[in-house]
Amino acid sequence: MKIYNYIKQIIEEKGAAYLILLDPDKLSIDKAKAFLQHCEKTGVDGFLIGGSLMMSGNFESLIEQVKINTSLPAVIFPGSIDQVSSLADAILFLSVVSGRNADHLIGRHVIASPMIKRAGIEPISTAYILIESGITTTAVYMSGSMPLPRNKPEIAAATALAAEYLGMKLIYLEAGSGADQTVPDEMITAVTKTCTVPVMVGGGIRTPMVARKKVESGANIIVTGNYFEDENNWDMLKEFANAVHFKNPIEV
Ligand code: 1GP
Repeated sequence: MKIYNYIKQIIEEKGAAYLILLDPDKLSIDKAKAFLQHCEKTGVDGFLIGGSLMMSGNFESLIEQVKINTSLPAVIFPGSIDQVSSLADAILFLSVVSGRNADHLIGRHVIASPMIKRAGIEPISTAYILIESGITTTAVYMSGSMPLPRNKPEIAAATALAAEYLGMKLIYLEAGSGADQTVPDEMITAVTKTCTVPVMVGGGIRTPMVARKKVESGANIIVTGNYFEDENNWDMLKEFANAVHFKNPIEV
C-alpha cells in the first residue's frame, strides 16, 4: 500500500495518526533499536526522518534502523536536497508555501525530483506552512522566509486552500522543532474546516493533553520530535499515542 494511503487509513481507523520525528543528529544509532521498537509497541504509526543540518552523517543508517527493527514506514522529512535515500518508503515533498522564497517554493524541487525518481520512493506533495511560534526556529531561519502570523487563522486557511488547489496532498502546520508555542488551536480548526486533505501539526508538543487538543481542533496527524530525544520521557509514548488515537487507543 502507498504510504499516503496507509496514513489516510490510520486516520480513518484511529481518528488521527501519530508520527515520531527522528533527527539523525539527536538519536544515536546505538540507542535507535530500543527506541524504535518501543515506538512500534506503544502504537506509533510511522517515522519522519530528517533534520535541518546533518552533522552526524547518520541519516541513512537511521532509516536502515527503522526498516530493520520495525514494520512501520520510514518517511523522509528533508532538511535539504541531500536527504534523499532509496532506503526510505516515502519522502515529504515539501514546498514552503508560507514563504515567498522561490528557491524553497520550487527551486530545490527541480534539483531533487530526478533524485527522488531514481531512488524509487513515493513523493508526498506537502504544503509546509511555518507558523510564528515565539522564537526564530531553525526551519524559519533555514528557509529564509517569514513565518505566518500566529493570530491570523484566515491567512493559514487561505494558504492551505491554495496549496490544495495546486494539487498538494498534505498540509503541514509547523511551529518548528522545540517551539515555545504550538500551532494555535483556532488556526488548526480554520485550516481543517477549509481543506479536505489531511492536516499534520507539529512543533513544541510536549504533553499528551496538548496532542489531544490539537486532534480535537481538527488535526489529522500529530508529530513530536524533541520531547522523546530525552530517554527519560520514553515511558510517555503510549500516553501520546493513545491521546492521538482517540477512536482506537491500545492497551499495552
Ligand atoms: C518539527 O514538528 C516537528 O519539525 C516536531 O517538533 O521537535 O518540537 O516536537 P518538536
